[in-house]
Amino acid sequence: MKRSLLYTIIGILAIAVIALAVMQFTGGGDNQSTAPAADVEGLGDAAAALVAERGLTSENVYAALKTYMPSGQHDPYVMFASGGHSGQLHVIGVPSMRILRTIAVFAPEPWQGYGYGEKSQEAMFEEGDVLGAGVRWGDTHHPALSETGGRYDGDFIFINDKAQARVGVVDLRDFETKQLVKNPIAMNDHGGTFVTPDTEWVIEGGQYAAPPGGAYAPISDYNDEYRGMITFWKFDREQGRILMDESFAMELPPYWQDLCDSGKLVSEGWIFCNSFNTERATGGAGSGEDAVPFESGASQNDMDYLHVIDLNKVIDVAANNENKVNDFNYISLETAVDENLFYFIPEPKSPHGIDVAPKGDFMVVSGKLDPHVTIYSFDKIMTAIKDQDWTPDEYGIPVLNFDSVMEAQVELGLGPLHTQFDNKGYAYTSLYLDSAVARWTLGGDYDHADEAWTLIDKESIHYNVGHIAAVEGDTVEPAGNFLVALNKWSVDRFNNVGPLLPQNLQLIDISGEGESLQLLYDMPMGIGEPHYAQIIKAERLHPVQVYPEVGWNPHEWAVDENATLAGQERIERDGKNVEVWMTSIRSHFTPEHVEINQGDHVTWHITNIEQAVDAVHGFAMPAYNINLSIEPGETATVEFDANKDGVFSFYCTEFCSALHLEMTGYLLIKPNVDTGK
Ligand code: CUK
Ligand code: CUA
Repeated sequence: MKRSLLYTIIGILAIAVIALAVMQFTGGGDNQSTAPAADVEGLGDAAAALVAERGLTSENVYAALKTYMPSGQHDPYVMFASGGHSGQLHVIGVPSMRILRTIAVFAPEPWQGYGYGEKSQEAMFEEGDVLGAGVRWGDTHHPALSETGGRYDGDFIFINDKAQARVGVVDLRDFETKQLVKNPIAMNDHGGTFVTPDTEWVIEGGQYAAPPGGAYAPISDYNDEYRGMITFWKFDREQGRILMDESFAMELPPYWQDLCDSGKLVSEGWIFCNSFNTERATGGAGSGEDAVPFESGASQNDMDYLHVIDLNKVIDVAANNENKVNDFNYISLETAVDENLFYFIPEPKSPHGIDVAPKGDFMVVSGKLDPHVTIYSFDKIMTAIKDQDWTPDEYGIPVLNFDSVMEAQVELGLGPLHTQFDNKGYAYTSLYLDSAVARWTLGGDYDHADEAWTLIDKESIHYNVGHIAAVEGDTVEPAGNFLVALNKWSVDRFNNVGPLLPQNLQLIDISGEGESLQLLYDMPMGIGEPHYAQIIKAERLHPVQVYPEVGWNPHEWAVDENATLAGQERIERDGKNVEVWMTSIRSHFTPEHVEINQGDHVTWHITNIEQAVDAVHGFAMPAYNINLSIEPGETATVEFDANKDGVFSFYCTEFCSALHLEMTGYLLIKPNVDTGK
């Protein structure tokens, strides 16, 4: 790492600063300094002693200065990292790498009162149920921030659940999940979520081919009955919801579609999705002597297929499409082929990542088993399509001539996976097997086109990097200062916490030119496996701190019809139905006693009438699995059958004031003597 010049400069600057301070203290400068020189010198000595005592290198000191965030100062960037099989989404400040929030998406999370009885949430979870089962976990892979004009706009974030083919919609006005949709065609997904440059569509690509719509077919019918898919979710920005009725899916051959990306600028209107297992291996390890495991069966071909999808044509065809599966608009493979909705490009070799360069002009594919990244030119792809420079495959899909559309191949190292971009004309590719991040140059119109398609630097990481995320790295205008490597193995990096180790997120400085990549910081992530992440400039985010009005329903983003102000608290009974309107404010609930009978049906509204920032009240009820977090201004509702008699103390779970322990009350459920209980 050629940082030595930079350190020399930093050293000279530091000496100059101290000299200036001394000059000012001794009256040698024009400006009046408020910092006495003795402090500066004292600080210098203490810092020097600390550096010596801890044996820090100048690289360490540089890294510390680059990442340290003084108390009360905010990070300039915010990373949204998938939480893997925690089912959630993590929000992390960059460069300090402090966890700011976990957004619960697919899994209930008690501390944020998510999934423990609140009615709007229960309804939302039910929308995401899978074949009638209340699945309460997910495997999140690819968060996608909403975009306007190809730039993150800070309004929404979407994330997929690979395990169940679901998509979650999070509103960044309050960082809360508002919608879960279950894909009616597929059992699992992977190549999503990603958005079109103005977020009209949220795209979810498939993974393991299966009979569409959850049907059954024996594995021996794989070629005829199993299919891949890609789903186009129509997003309504006003409502902040995916519109099921205007969404649709397209059938694809039974290859295993993997990651996808959206075209932008020149390539806007095109979708790129790669695939593996074009061998159509059906596995079967353990089921007989001839069975070939997927691991080798799906890795035979030198080339798999990049899917190049004509989005505008697909939208037109979908608008007049009659075919439905599970009541969902579904373009059959036959129609897709007849209408020329997509093309294939050969891509080496069991590819994983496909990433579109900031100007939309190049598509970068990494073959997991090929030491190169392969770069395709959008121009050349369009020319090949125009000239019909293709051979149809056995499904009739045009396969473009590889040599006609390939722009370059750059040898980077072993196990290339994912690529990101900066503002200096460099691309960055993660190398899983090498445990490294490679920096290389783009050609075309980018800054380093004079040395185009050249490996420039490789930074070792620890260990086995999956995705990498650069600041605004998926947009038309990446920032180019920081990159985070999301590593799969941490092995020896942290204190031993037993055999299940944290993931390791490593922050890398990419601000310099040439061979200047430097590792800055290790962040253990002990709450799920982040796959992908996106990093946004913090200034683009404008969440509320207190809901706009007292009695706010965060799901409807409007005042709740059961909003309860101070003085409006009451309990009403209509036969066996009991309804409670309660308020919470430091440090009491009103009413504090709720007396009902066993067998009553209870609907209970609680309004946090606080308007102070951070004045959250919890509501925990034993035995009934009720646990709420009610943010300032919010109205929450729970509904339950009072089938267990007894005395139940409900209480506030947030230490909200000196008298927080007194913030409690009794639910008294009289036994129903008629039933003999
Ligand atoms: S994947 Cu996990 S390292 Cu789901 Cu995008 Cu590549
Ligand atoms: Cu409210 Cu503790």
